[in-house]
Amino acid sequence: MERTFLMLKPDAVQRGLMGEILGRIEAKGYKPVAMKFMRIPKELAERHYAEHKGKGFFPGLIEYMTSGPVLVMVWEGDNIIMGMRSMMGKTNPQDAPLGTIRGDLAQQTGRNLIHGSDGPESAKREIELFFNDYEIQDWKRSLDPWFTE
Ligand code: IDP
Ligand code: MG
Repeated sequence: MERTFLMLKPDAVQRGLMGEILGRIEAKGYKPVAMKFMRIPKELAERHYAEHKGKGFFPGLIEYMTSGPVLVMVWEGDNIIMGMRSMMGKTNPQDAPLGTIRGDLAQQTGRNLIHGSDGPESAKREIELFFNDYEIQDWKRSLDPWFTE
């Protein structure tokens, strides 16, 4: 099973959308293996988004991501990295179709509610950046065979 790193950004927390978004991910059948409610230090936000350093939106992005608590998570599922990118919708919510998290619930790129890893390497890097091994649970769920054969 593949794992991905997800984050409900400060706007999702402030708008009371954690339950709505987690409900969609749970209903899909993906399995949570780690969760932490935290305020991201500036240095960690900069490392997480290192690929965007130097771009015009970078300072605003770091300010946004450190402006309040976030929910950082690791979830597991069959082809979950691409699956979650589809469920999230495009980076700009105005390009994200209805039915996606960003398409249904957000208006602007700078307030797009959720982060999800974009590939296996970034998932590994991001999981290691935010979690220790003992914070990640390997657990069996009795419903697993009803989601994946
Ligand atoms: P992603 O989150 O869909 O992977 P990226 O291009 O990796 O999109 O950008 C990371 C995050 O940076 C976006 O989710 C968004 O919060 C922010 N961002 C990207 N481009 C812009 C922009 O043009 N204006 C404001 N924020 C931006
Ligand atoms: Mg990205």
